[in-house]
Amino acid sequence: MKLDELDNLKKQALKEILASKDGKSLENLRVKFLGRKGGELTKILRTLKDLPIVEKRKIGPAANALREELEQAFKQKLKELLTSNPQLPTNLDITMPGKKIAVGHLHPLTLVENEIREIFKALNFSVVEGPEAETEHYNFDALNIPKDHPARDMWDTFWLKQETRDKKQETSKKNNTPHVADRLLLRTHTSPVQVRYMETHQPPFQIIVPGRVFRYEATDASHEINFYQVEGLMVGKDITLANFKYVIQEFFSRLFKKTVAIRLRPSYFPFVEPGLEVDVQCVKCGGKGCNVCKESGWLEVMGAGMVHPNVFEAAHYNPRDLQGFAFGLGLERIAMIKYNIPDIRLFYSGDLRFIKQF
Ligand code: YSA
Repeated sequence: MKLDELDNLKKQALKEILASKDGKSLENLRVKFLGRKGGELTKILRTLKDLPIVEKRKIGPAANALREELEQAFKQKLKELLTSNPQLPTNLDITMPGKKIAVGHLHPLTLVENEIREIFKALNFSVVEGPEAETEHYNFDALNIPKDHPARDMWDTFWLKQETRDKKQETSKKNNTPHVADRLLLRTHTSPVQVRYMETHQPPFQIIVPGRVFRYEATDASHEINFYQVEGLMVGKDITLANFKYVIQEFFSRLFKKTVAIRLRPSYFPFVEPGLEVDVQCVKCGGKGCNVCKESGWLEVMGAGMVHPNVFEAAHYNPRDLQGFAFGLGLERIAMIKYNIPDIRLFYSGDLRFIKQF
């Protein structure tokens, strides 16, 4: 008797499924036959447990097979309805929150670099770039760091392979281009772009040079072998350290979004005279002393100074006519201060848990 019932149910259900015209009526049918509460087939399946074992063995598999058959029929019909009318509303609930699509975003170093670019552009600086593979001439000699000068030890260098250099030497001889015959290296700082820019431009001007630099150093929490610097150079008549102090104070106040005190300390870089080290008052503790500033109240942020006459001469400028200031900051160090990041290696770890926070 139950088997007949199943057979009738099957015929009726398949007929109605076939005849259904839209997603909504199809969904109603699904509820009518397979709905968890009160579906026709569900009701039969629920009574199975009360049947004698012999009947149960007969009807159980048949009822389950019918359920699968009907589910297939519903799926098939829905597919047909959707292909004939893709906009068909099925059991779509438009009030459900949508699936969140993960969008990419900028790396924290790019964010800080962009911010620095914008601040300097607003201060009327132009943004300039230079090559990462550099010649010994621009990276050292033209910056008043002659061969065998002990100051070269300040920049541990990745030298490029001899073959590359020999090939370049050939082309440079052929093309009669100066300096290319020099040894090649991965630039250890962005300062070589100072000379490159001065060779092709006349003052007055003010530029910044963001870029990647390389040092053959052991890595630790504040040192990488590959990092970024932003160079600055302003050249004209009557440029003084007072101009530098104003520009740099303005820059840091805009970057950290509050007025920050800066401190200039005497230092040595061969391409400036006098040379300076610039500290900003610790942005975390405001100068009281904390773990970020190692209790000193100050953070060392850049090297700077007044352009050395020998550097002007290397760029074929007359040092008697001009003055300029220059500076170079480490981008990672600034980003570490701004976002309170404890270890420089996190920037290059590729760890999405870190990157996703920005
Ligand atoms: C100085 C005077 C100027 O007139 C112009 C530029 C300069 C800066 C000079 N060219 C220079 O490279 N100085 S530096 O070796 O002290 O580096 C500058 C900054 O780069 C440092 O203050 C630091 O923030 C960062 N830096 C240096 N070595 C690093 C590093 N950041 C990450 N990893 C390293 N290994």
